[in-house]
Amino acid sequence: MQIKKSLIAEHNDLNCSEHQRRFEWASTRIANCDSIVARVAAFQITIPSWALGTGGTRFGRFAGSGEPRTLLEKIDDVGLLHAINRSCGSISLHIPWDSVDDAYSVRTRASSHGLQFDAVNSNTFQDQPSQPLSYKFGSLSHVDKAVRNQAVEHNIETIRQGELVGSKALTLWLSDGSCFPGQIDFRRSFERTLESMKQIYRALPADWKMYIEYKAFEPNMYSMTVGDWGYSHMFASKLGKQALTLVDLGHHLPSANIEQIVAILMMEGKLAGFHFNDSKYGDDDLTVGSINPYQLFLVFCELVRGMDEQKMDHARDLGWMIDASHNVKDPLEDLLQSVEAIQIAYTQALIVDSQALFQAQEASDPVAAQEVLQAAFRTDVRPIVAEARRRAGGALRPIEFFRSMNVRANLIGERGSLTRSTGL
Ligand code: AFD
Ligand code: MN
Ligand code: MN
Repeated sequence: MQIKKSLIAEHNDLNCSEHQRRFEWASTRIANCDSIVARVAAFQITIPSWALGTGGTRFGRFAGSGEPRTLLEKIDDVGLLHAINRSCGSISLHIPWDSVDDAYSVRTRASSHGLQFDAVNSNTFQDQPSQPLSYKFGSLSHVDKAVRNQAVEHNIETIRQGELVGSKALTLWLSDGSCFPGQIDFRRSFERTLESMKQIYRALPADWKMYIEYKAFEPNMYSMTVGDWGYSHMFASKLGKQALTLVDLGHHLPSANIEQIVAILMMEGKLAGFHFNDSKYGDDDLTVGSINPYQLFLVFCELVRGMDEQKMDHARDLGWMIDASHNVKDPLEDLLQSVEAIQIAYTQALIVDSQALFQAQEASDPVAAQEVLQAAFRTDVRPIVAEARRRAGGALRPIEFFRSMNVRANLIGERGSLTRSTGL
């Protein structure tokens, strides 16, 4: 299914007067409104290939219909999102779920939608049918060198596939760890992991980055080898400049202060970027902003201040990706909501009066600091985000547009109702 520009224009015309009123109201209250609109329009969020189908849980999966069956169809789905909101300009592949067999068609299809390829993800948390040795007891940390070598080789192959499509980063998420006390030797396991990572790092092209993602629990329930930002940061520091820590919002223990973690990693120049999602209990992978939008806003406040202090390009210098997928929503609608939630938090962080916040901090005045932060957080910036979309050629109201176009019904017509997205 292709989204014609004329249909977006029609939708925008219908919603124009209401939007204009709301935008004018917002723009009179927000300083530098035009430059903020431009920044929001430039900010692109990567869609992971595995979020385009229903995620499911270990208890079951209630598959949606018309899910993408191939990598090319996954690219088409991201193309649809990008056509609607002009903010999903890249896709992140997971190898071997998204093996790039025909790089030319993959690249051509992506560029027909104006898409690029963000970080490639390796997968050593599952055994593949063709694979001789099992990852049941670990991959890069395994006691058996042959298993470690197999996992290293897979990562190098993942880099190679990423090069075929123009990716510039490898994301390493390890499920290695243990389920029971005494099962592994923590120190040996760390050292073996570092050794394996060094081999992968050596294979990294000079203009690539290696993102090391951490996770506190699951699938291993007693210890995870890369269990928090501290382990990830140690690996990244020992590896070198191209290795950085990736923060997934759902991968912390309850109540962790993620914004503080972000601030310090940025200060050290060691933050790779983000996997956005939301959660109430653990790694719930729910729609961004659906549970705790204030935390997301506070994270963005640190990101914006950290990037500005280091004169970084907001849109390009860090990796921005959604990592969410679950059982109950249409995945494409879910992603439209997640993107909007990220844009709202980013916009709110941009309008924080940082001068006043700095003064409050210097005066040890927590009351004034809270006033400054909450003045931004409680501002309805949705008209600014909608205006950014409109100026970039997207739809003023993405979900309404998606529904009025019957996108899902069209996809079911093209692909059938019993499709299942690969990898999930
Ligand atoms: C995991 C991690 C990681 C991984 C993904 C795969 O967040 O980013 O690649 O899910 O489904 O929980
Ligand atoms: Mn993740
Ligand atoms: Mn996760």
